[in-house]
Amino acid sequence: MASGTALIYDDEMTSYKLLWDDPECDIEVPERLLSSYEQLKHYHLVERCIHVPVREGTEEEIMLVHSSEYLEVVKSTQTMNEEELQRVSENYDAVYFHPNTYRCAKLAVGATLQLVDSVMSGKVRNGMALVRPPGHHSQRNAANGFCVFNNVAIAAQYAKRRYGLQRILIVDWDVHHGQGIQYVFEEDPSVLYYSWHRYEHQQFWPLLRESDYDAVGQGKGKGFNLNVPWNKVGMGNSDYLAAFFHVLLPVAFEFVPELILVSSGYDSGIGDPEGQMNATPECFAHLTHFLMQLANGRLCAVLEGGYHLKSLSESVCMTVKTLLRDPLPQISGEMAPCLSAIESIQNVRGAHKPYWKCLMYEGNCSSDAERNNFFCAVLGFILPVAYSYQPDLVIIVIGPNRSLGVNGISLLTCLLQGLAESQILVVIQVRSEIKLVQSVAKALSGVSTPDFGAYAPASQENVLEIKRLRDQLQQEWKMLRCSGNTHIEN
Ligand code: Q9C
Ligand code: ZN
Repeated sequence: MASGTALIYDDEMTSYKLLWDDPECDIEVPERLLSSYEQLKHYHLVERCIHVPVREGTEEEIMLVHSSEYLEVVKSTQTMNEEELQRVSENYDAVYFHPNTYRCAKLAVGATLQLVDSVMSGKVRNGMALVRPPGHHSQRNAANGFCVFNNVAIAAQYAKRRYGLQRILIVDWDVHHGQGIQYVFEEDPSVLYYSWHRYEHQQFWPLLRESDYDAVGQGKGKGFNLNVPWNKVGMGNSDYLAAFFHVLLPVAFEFVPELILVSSGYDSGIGDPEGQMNATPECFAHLTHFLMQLANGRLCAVLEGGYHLKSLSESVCMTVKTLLRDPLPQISGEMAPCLSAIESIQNVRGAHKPYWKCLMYEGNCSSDAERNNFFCAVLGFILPVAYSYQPDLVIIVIGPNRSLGVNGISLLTCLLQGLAESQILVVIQVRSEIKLVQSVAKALSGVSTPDFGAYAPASQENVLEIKRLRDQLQQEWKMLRCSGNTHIEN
């Protein structure tokens, strides 16, 4: 298995900026990249990464997502004067052009594809690309929300073509809805798109009906678009983790992606003027860590938004540090998702119940409830309780009469390493289980992430027992909450 983390950055992508007064756009500044890279240097993370050079994305690559007409429009801005630039910009929502925008947008695409190539060729295990302009709002025929070319959507199309991938997971943790990505893959079951976003019942930009939880995808793509709309500001670490435990992770483990692309915006972090959310930089370490357990660790994080320079750069560092497999920092604050978050989570789970076996058991009955019981127990119970408790030490004891297979134990070991600053002890009480010992040792050292092809299904009885336990204990262990069915105090 490949090791090493790629870092892709080129200061040429700081060579464009807003040239006139526009309060809508003045937060998207070159310093976003400069301060992120400075902070990475400060923590000596740059020297620990494998530097991969950027390149321009080709016209053919850009046209995997965009029309040639739109490409020509963007190209034409290279030679425009300020007045002309302003006029083109006005054709789009929350966009500005500069003579260098086209060049930087091509570099942003190329940087993203370089990252995909590095990971897919096995040169590195994972990596991050620091790019400007961002991409997730841009569409076939339109720039939108500071975005010109849809870097991550192009990367997914490219990875499908070039490497024949059949399942790609896009995780968009930017605080805005990446509607551009949703539009590209709405009918495509080979790309699972997950986004959480400030929504406030459609009162927040981009003010779209289709950002709500009931936009689940269309045609063959039904079930492969997951929107978690936040209807209040102030969402924090526990709300984000709850959305991972109860929505994204169960579905992602069932989907079994071959590659993960992260639309890695940090305007969902504390202090950001756009997001108004509360998640601390440490939270992004944990989100990254969970995703690293999927797709054999093949993860490409690509910068999107993030406008509070300090919060942005600290969160970028947390992401890269985690990709490098450093121990994770403790997560701060009381671990209890708020009512509004629980309501959103319950709504997405309900909307996706028909498409995902891991969500089906929530209904009264289902003969399919038997699958994915391992994930039901780990994601729906063990992790939420563990994160509610915030231990200083984790001890895993493996006895002789276990029902869990080697893969399951290894995955559990990997997932629990996010706790207690990765101080974890595994006690194996059985002799001569060389395979188990080897697999757990690999999990602990991060040499490989366990491969979870097939699991021995447990009984429906077990699933219902977990649900019962969750209902019974969620008063005390608040991270267990994922529905408003049971009464909730506080
Ligand atoms: N007053 C990204 O984060 N803001 N784009 C509209 C309404 C547009 C955000 C402001 C925000 C675009 C990549
Ligand atoms: Zn954003």
